[in-house]
Amino acid sequence: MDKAKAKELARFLVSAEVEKREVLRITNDHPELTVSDAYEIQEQLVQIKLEEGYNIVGPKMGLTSQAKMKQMNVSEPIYGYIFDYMVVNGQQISMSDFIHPKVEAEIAFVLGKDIEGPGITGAQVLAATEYVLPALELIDSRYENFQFTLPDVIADNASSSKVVFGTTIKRPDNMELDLVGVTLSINGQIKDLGAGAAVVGHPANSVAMLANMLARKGLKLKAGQVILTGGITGAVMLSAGDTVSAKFDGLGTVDFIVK
Ligand code: 0L1
Ligand code: MG
Repeated sequence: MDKAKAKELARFLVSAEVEKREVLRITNDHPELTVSDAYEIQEQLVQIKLEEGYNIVGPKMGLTSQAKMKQMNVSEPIYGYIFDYMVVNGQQISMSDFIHPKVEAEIAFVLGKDIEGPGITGAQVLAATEYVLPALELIDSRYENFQFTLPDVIADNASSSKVVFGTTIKRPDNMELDLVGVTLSINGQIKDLGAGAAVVGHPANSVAMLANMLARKGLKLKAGQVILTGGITGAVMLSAGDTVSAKFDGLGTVDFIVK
């Protein structure tokens, strides 16, 4: 795909995000779009955000559960980027900041050392990890009815919108992150639950896969980045007035209210 076209499509998706306006899938007009084209559009989207003065907090993995991979008919997750303006300060979000948000519970990793693929394993990730923390990711596809093909969602920065981080941080050494149980409740009712193993077998495997995927582009994971590993629970639709609470075994609770 030529760079000018990739930039034009990236601008289209950025304006949909900024204006909180759902748009038609870009593959409607460009059915030939490949996964590789989609990552080029995503790169242009990242570039636009950087030029606007925003900073990358870290990359994120998406489509890491068996259910989501099956639904999208893929064998590999996808990645996108979380920027500083996406991090929620405090415990309130406003529906007016979104098109049609969904929430999912995740474990985030903060690296103490850079990791460069290919060939990275989950064990190497754990050895390089400074700490892990719980998070609630708010995804908000820019596409009509939250419906997309794989290239669409990759180009749309993997539906990234906002993230609420918890305050409990733990070194992963003495934790079995695949066995960490999580419940996701809305207005006091459990809407979904799962264990860390829902994320490609172990959240550290997700970081390893990410390092190996980035290596294809000559990129690496950097110390200090906060990396979202993928949903342990399914993504649950939000409405104004919702009180959202996720309990992570050994990692505390993450809460917020939707205004
Ligand atoms: O963070 C995620 O898992 C989102 C990946 C994109 C698919 C979706 O929007 O559900
Ligand atoms: Mg996610």
